[in-house]
Amino acid sequence: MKIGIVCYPTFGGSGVVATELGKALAEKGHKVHFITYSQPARLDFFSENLFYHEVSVANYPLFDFPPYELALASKMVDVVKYEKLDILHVHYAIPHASAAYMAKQILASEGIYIPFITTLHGTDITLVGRDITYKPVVTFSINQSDGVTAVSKHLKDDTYQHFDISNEIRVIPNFIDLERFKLKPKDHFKKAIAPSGEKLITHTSNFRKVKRVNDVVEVFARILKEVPAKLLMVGDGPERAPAEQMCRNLGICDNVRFLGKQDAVEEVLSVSDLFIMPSESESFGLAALEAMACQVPVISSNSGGLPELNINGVTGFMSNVGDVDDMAKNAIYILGDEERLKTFKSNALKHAKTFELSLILPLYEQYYLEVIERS
Ligand code: GMT
Repeated sequence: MKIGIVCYPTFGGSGVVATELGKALAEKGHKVHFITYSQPARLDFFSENLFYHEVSVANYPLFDFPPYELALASKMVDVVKYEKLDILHVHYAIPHASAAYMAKQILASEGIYIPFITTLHGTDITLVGRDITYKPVVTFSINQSDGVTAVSKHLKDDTYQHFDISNEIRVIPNFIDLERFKLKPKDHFKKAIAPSGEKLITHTSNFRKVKRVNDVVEVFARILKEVPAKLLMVGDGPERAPAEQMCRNLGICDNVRFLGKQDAVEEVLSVSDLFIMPSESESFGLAALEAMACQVPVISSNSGGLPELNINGVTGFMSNVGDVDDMAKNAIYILGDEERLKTFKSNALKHAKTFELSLILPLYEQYYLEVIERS
């Protein structure tokens, strides 16, 4: 197939899923055309089946807000027409689904038919899309999509609950490349960070409010009272400074390292004993799956799609959002016994394997064919 993929080319979960999906499809022989405003992170190599089309937004003094969506729709029209694409797959509804709808209409006026699939990732439904400034457009463009997928059953149900959706939504979960995300021998790194054999606890995110980064610090401070430990904070964003301040207030800075954005996050996960994800809302929790693949048990909230990933008492534990006491209690329980920790680690890997790329990729390929055939 000739597939056009539209996504945010950043480090965010939806961009990572879109890029890894495109790379895997290209490896299977499909021609994959990325249509984005800059080269997606992790797409910095040559492959005969991968193509990149940059959307550049012409500016003009009149525009307080350059019309990105129009530039994107125009680029989609161009790529579909001249590269003869079979299907467009847009990741994150805003504004990609409505831009795809516009491109489809323009192409139809020229006698060219192109179906498009919209994948809902999370905040496009749970946060931003629900805002009245976007809701009518999000609802319309989901209903006009030729196929719709959501990354968890919870996100699918949430979409039906909060939007007036007539379209069928297919659940296709996030996936993991176990070749990349696996336990790697990084003992020297572990020794440098935890010279006295302290337990290593990790959090990775974009440090936005929805991630409740301060809860990570609160949970860690409680763990530290019982278990010698170090906290590794990977990523960056607006909540980093408040979290750093909280560490200073609690007097735990010597035990916390803010590592910033890391390309090789699997190396940090390889030395970790526990992963903390206390999110307010999390449609799937790709970062937790990455941790599990590296044999790291997860302490998480029970929000959104997390119960579909983190099995309570098996791969980790879940608590109500904000219940830092319960999260700390569960973390101390897992870390408190070496045999128990080992069991949780191997359970985490075992469950992560059910989301292996090779199992999820055919679900997308099958769905593409279905949508093309019925359109
Ligand atoms: O987590 C983020 O804030 C980034 C966001 C995105 O859209 O880039 O991630 C969402 O999509 C990921 C991939 O499908 C999911 O694994 C994340 O759970 C989801 N984030 C939220 O729902 C907050």
